[in-house]
Amino acid sequence: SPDVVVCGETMLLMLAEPGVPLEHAVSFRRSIAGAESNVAAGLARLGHSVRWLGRVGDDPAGRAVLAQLRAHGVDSSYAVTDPEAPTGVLMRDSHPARAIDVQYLRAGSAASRLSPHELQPRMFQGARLVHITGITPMLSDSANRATWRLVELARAAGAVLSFDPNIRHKLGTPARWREVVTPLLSHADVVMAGEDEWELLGVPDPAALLGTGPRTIVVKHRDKSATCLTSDAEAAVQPAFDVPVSDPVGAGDAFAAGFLSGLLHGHGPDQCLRQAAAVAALVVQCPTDTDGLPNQAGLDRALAGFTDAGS
Ligand code: KDG
Repeated sequence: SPDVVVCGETMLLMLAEPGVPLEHAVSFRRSIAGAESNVAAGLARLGHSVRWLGRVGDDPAGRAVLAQLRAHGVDSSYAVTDPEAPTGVLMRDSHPARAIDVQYLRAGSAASRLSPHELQPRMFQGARLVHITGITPMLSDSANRATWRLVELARAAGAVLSFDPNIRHKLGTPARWREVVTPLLSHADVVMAGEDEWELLGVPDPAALLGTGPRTIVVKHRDKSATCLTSDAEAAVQPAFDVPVSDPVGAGDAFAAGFLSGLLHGHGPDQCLRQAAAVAALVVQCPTDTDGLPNQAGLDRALAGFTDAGS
C-alpha cells in the first residue's frame, strides 16, 4: 500500500513555447497540470510510493493524463474514467518577468464531478500522509463534500493530513474561498500557504492556528522565504535559493513535495524547509510544472551546491 495518497483534478497542460504570449503561441508542449498530482509526482520522484485519486474523461486527454501519471511513477489504479464529461485542459504561457496567462477549460470536467461516495477507506489503507488542496472543494458542491470525506478518511487511516489552499482567483471570489476553504484549515495537521493566502482566508496570524488542530504551519513569504511554525520548536526560517527562473508555475507544489518528503523521513523543520526550497528552485528553472523535479540524488546534489541567499 502507498505511503502517500493525494486527490485532485489533473488536467492536460498545453504550455506555449517559452516567452511567447498565449494568443500568439503556435507551438505547445503537452504535459499535465494539477496541484495535487504535481505534489504526487514530486514525492514519487523522491522515492515515495504515491497514489493519485481523481477522475478523467473517456478521451485522449484523459488517457494522456493517466499515462503521464504512470510515467511519473504515481499509482493511478483507483482513477475513475467518466464517460459523460471531458478531461479538463489548462492552457498557459510562461515568462519569468510577465504575469502568466492561464486559461482553464475545466468547467463541468470529469474531475469536477468528484463525489464523496467514490472515496473508500481501502484507498487510504496504510497511508502515512494524505495531501489535498483548496482547489478541489472549489470545483463543485459534490467535490466540496468529497473534500470533507477525504478529511474523514485520512483521519480514519491514521494519516497525517497536509493542506495547501492553493488559491486560484479564477475559481471563485475571495469571499467564496473564505467560506469554502477556511473551515478546512483547522482539520489539517500540516498547512502550507502563502502570506497573501493566509490573509485572504482571514488568518492574518497563522501561528494562532497551532493548538486548534494543525501541528505544523508553513508561511511562504512574499520575498520567497518561508517560515515553519510548530508548537514544540523554535520557528525555522529558510530564504529561497537564488536561481534563474524560467517557469515559476509549480513552485508551490515542488516546495510542498520537498517539505513533505522531509516529514516522511522524520526530519525537523529546518531540513524540511531546506528541501522544500531546493525542490522549488530546481522546478522553476525548467518548463512545465514537473520537468525539474529531482530524484533523491539530484536533491542531495542541489542541497550540497546551494548556498542561502545573503549568506
Ligand atoms: O500549482 C500549479 C497549478 O496552478 C497548476 O498545475 C494547475 O492545479 C492547477 C490549477 O487548478 O490551477
